[in-house]
Amino acid sequence: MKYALLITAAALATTAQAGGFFSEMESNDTLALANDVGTFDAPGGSLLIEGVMDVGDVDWFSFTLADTASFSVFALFSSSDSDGLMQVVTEAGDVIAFDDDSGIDLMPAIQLADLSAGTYFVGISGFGDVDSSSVDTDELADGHFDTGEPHAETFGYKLNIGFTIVPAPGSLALCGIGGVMIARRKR
Ligand SMILES: [Ca+2]
Ligand SMILES: [Ca+2]
Ligand SMILES: [Ca+2]
Ligand SMILES: [Ca+2]
Repeated sequence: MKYALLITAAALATTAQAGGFFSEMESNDTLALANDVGTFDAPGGSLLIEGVMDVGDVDWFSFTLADTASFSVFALFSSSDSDGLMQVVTEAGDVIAFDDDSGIDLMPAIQLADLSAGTYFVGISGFGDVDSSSVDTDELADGHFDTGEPHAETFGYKLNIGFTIVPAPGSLALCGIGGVMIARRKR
């Protein structure tokens, strides 16, 4: 019981959760121009991103994890025959995940466990821009085929993103101490 109260105090003491709804803002076609959707701290949160895919378009979003997290994203497209793909990339430009069709119809979905604290990018583009080999080559989606032609996919999309963050035992203890100190100060 006492332990549970400490965790509650710790949760109240941490920064406000990012989350909710985000609408894409062009241009967001490179990692440097990525739309920042916020920082996620324990216990995590969820986020709905809404955007539009045009011919030759690629949309990049960045987020920051305050602690180790499990992460999931699945895409919903405005048309069941739309074919998009996604990548997840570290701040250093390492492509750590690619998916084409793991979701509904031709829609991509990615789940990653034990993502370290740090900043990451999620990119969405049209089929044919990059493929699964990009996890090895670190080729980033750029809206174009290798021939230089733009991809032809056009659709509206929603990205449903979820984070679950369990602080490491050390940081949880520190948060607990912070919560107790705040509680004492109020008396
Ligand atoms: Ca777009
Ligand atoms: Ca874009
Ligand atoms: Ca696909
Ligand atoms: Ca490409």
